[in-house]
Formats: sequence, C-alpha cells, structure tokens
Amino acid sequence: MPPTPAPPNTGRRVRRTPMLVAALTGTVAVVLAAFWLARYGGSSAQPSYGSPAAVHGRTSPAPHVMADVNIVNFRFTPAEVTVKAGTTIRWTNKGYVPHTVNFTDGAVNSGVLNNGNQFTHTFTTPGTYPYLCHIHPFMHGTVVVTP
Ligand SMILES: [Cu+2]
Repeated sequence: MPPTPAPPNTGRRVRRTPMLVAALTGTVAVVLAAFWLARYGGSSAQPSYGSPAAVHGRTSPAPHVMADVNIVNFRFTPAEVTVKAGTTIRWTNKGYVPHTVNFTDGAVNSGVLNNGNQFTHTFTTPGTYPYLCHIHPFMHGTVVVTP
C-alpha cells in the first residue's frame, strides 16, 4: 500500500510538537551532560593529572640510577658518596693494583678487583655504609643512603 500523503497542516503540527519536545529534551540533556562533564569530569581529570606526576616521581628512582666510585692511587674516589635509596654504586678499579670493596659490617664483599674490573651494589635501605679495601685496610670509603 503506497504511503498515504501527509494530511493537511493540522496533522503535521500535531506530529511536530512531540518531536520538538524530544529535540528540546535532547538538547537539555546534552547541555546538562556538558555541565556535568565540565564540573565532575574536570575534577576527576585532575587526579589523572596528578597520577602521571606520581608515576614520574616513582619512575625517577626506578630507572637505574648509577653512581660511580673509582679506585685510583689507593683511594676510593670519591671517598664518600651520598645517594638516594635504590641507587646502584659502581666501583671501578682504575689502578694496576688489585683492590676489594668490603663493607665493614661484612654484608658485601666484591672479591678481588683487578685493573678495569667493576663491582656494583644497589642500596635499597637508607643508612651509612662504611667499607674498606681488604688488601689495603687503610683505604676507606663510605656510602650514605638517604630515603
Ligand atoms: Cu686496595
């Protein structure tokens, strides 16, 4: 059956009104949603602004932070290093005499480091870590680990 031609004007008006109401309701809903987003979406976006900063703060110690101590001329250079927890210290024997890195508390022992040998240790706990060369006990060094 072919579509009946639209009835005269009166019929159209009757049909338009609900559509207009629906359109208005939709517009109001969109405006309300926009307001809601502006107010609550905005405030909930702020924590997500904060979290990248928090992540950034967390990642800065995480990527391996290294500090170097060279062993030259029967000295640990620098003799004292202050690092943040999570830092790895790398000792390198740049001399031609074997040396060691021995924590005074006995917790860490590098073994003999010959020329060019390296020893690394990651410090996770804040504190003061004195060490010496077992072969030359007059060689002292200290690692200070801050939180
Ligand atoms: Cu030594």
